[in-house]
Amino acid sequence: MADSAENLVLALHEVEAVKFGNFKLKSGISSPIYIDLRVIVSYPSLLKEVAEAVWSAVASVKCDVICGVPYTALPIATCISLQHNVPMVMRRKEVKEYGTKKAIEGAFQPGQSCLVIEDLVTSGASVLETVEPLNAVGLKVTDVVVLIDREQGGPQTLQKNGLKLHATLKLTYIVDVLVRHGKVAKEVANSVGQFLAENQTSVKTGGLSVTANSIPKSLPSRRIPYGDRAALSQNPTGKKLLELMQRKQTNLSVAADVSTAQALLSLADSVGPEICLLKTHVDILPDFTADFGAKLRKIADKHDFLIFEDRKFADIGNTVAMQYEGGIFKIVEWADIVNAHVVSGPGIVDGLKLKGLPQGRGLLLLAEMSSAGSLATGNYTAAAAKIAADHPDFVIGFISTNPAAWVGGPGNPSLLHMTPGVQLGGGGDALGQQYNSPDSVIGERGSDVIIVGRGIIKAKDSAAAAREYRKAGWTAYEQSLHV
Ligand code: S5P
Repeated sequence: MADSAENLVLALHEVEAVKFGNFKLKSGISSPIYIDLRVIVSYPSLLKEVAEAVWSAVASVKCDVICGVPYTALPIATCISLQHNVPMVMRRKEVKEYGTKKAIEGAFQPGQSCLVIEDLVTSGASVLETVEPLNAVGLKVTDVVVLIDREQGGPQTLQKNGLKLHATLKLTYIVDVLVRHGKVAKEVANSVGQFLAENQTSVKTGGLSVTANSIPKSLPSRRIPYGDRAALSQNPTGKKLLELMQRKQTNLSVAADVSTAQALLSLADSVGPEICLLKTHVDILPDFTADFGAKLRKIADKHDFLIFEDRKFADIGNTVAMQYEGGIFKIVEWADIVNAHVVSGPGIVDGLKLKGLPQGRGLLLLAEMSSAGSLATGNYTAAAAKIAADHPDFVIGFISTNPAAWVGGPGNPSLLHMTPGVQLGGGGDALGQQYNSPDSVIGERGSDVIIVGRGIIKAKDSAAAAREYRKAGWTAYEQSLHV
């Protein structure tokens, strides 16, 4: 077995599935090692060898069906299925028609056990993303097998979520073998060791994790604690917000749609202790001055919340880059988060990213809207989800109204869902706004943040109203952890 593991490592190195050098990862971090297992489909005998090694790593695990995490692990799972006559299910990654297409394809019975197969685990985020829709259709997942564990915190994050990770090969073992066989210099091995030590994704939060199988089917999906999700985020602002929500125990954002900058600053100071995020529309403020951003940031620092300018960019990439940075508002200088429609296509994200990412800012995409007759549905919503998935370094989540109804549910746990149109009494306004309660938004619709405007700012005592909404939002969140 040891020999065959060594041979496998050498074969993976030979086809350059494992490479050494200086590689810039998607997250912007430089890594001395790069692993890309997609190439193994070009070497049938190696693919078979990989599949056999992966299957042996879970010899003691019983399962009814197997599911490969798309895409790279799909051929590995197929190979195992053929060799060992074990049925497979497939997770649909592109969700073309929301609400109609199935997230999990294949024949299975709710209650059956499913082994998840992955090629490479770093943080565990893609595994969790696949486990969620499997659970949602009633399949039980307790075990995950991976070809290579990068040893950067994945097993710990999965364990917190009730999943046992079985690793066929660990990264440090791979490096050891290659050093022993003279394929890699000792210094390179040392730099890989140092990289691993400095790039752990797992955090201790003390948050509650629930096991994958404990959610009744009528509920949106298993909820992972905000604090655990912080470790999965690839964007500094996304990470910061999730950590802040966990630490401060609030998922409330106030929409500060008041009529002057003066009133906004005073509202920020009074609701500040209750919120994770203050949402602004600076273009409605007649008394906006150049020092507004600095003043608001000071209040945000004092009360520990982030700032979200609800600019709803919608133009081509080149124009939005100028709108984000320039004009009288200079939004990029003071807003942690902005949002954008995706009507103009993915170039809008590239344009905003150009200005925002160097400052560590984050972007939300408008995937759904709260107003009656909104056109942001179906394929449009799916396109927003796809664009977000393509930009994990900058897009931190969505404005959405019912992520639980998306195929596969709210999706990647590193992305946040924020929902406007929230009032305790429900109802709507005369101009098409539709309200849901905090309980429904967090508990049933699977969102993460409630955005409340008039429910708080029009209340006699805004600070007291904010406390009430905060409590309602957090209680709904806590309940959804326990179901
Ligand atoms: O779909 C949306 C998206 C947004 S960002 N529907 C919304 O209402 N919003 C914003 O949320 C809107 O611009 C406003 O600032 C806030 C809702 O305010 P409320 O007073 O109706 O709670």
